[in-house]
Formats: sequence, C-alpha cells, structure tokens
Amino acid sequence: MKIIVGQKIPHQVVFIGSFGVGKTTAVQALSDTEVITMEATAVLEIKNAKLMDTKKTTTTIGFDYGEFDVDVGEKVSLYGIPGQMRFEKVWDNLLPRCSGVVLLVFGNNKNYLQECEKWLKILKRKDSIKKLAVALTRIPDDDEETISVCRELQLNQNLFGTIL
Ligand SMILES: Nc1nc2c(ncn2[C@@H]2O[C@H](COP(=O)(O)OP(=O)(O)OP(=O)(O)O)[C@@H](O)[C@H]2O)c(=O)[nH]1
Ligand SMILES: [Mg+2]
Repeated sequence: MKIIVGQKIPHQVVFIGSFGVGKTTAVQALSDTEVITMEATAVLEIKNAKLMDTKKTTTTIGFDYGEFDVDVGEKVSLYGIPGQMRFEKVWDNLLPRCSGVVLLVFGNNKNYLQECEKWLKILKRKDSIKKLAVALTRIPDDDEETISVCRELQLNQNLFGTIL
C-alpha cells in the first residue's frame, strides 16, 4: 500500500479574517471541486458577534478545502481557516507553506481599517505580509471611497495586492 501524506498541489492560497467575514463563502464561490468543510454549531458566538446580515449558524473549526483550476492540469488549493485566535495552530500549520494569503475584511464596518491593522500585525508576526492581498466583503460596487482607502493601505504596507 502506498501512503501519501501532505499536499501534492504546489500552490496554496489561504483565506483568513475575522469570524463570519466570509472565508468559507469565498472558498465555496471559487472552488471548482466540492468544498470540504469542518463546521460546528456556534449560535452563541454568532449572537455575540452581532452578524445581522446573515443566517449563519456554524463556524469553521478546522479548515475549508477546495481547488481552483487555473489552467488545464494546473490547480491551486484553496483553504479557508478559522478567524478565532484559539485556532492559531491551524494558521501556523498553513500560513508558512502557502503561496498566497487573502485577508478578508468587513467592508461595511466603519472601523475596517482598525480591523485590517489588527490582522496586519498578526500576519507580520507570521511572516505572511509579502504574500498578502486584502479583500473587502459586503461593499457596494460603487463605494469608491472605501475602495480607494484600501488601495492606499496596499501601497503603504507594501502588500502583494488588493483584491475586491
Ligand atoms: N452581503 C454579503 N454577505 C456575505 C459576503 N460574504 C459572505 N457573506 C455572508 O456572510 C456569512 C459568512 O459566513 P462564512 O462564509 O461562514 O464566514 P467565515 O468567515 O467562514 O466564518 P467563520 O469560519 O465562522 O469565521 C454568510 O452568511 C455569507 O452568505 C459578502 O460579500 N456580502
Ligand atoms: Mg468559515
């Protein structure tokens, strides 16, 4: 019997960000394969986070896994990881070996820059800034102000790129 341990796809992208921001949703939207999810019921956590615009009842407690077909025969693995600090071990496992990190931020939160900065500090510590892109969820297409502030942040912080 041949046992293969580990990831055979060379490029992996990790989606990170606060609880409920949309990491699992993003992986599901992008994946060309059925997404494997590890979810547990989290009613209290959802109530405390005051996520008004969602019918969400669960939270990711391991990671989401999907695959995106870049080209014929060329795939990228997509990982959605939990946002809560208590799952830091999952971050530490996936962040060092991935090719790209997408930080998802609530674009409808007026304190989104503070949220971004909190995550940038964490991701600096994890040595992941050079492969980081920031993506805002929940913003209307025409919210040019939020979008341009985010672009400035990208330039100031020397990030890999900003994705919307
Ligand atoms: N309006 C809006 N809703 C969104 C957007 N992205 C995600 N959502 C909704 O917000 C909720 C996010 O849920 P998840 O995708 O489970 O969030 P998550 O970041 O994986 O959450 P945890 O794993 O629990 O940290 C879902 O109900 C989505 O439908 C967006 O861009 N706009
Ligand atoms: Mg999730």
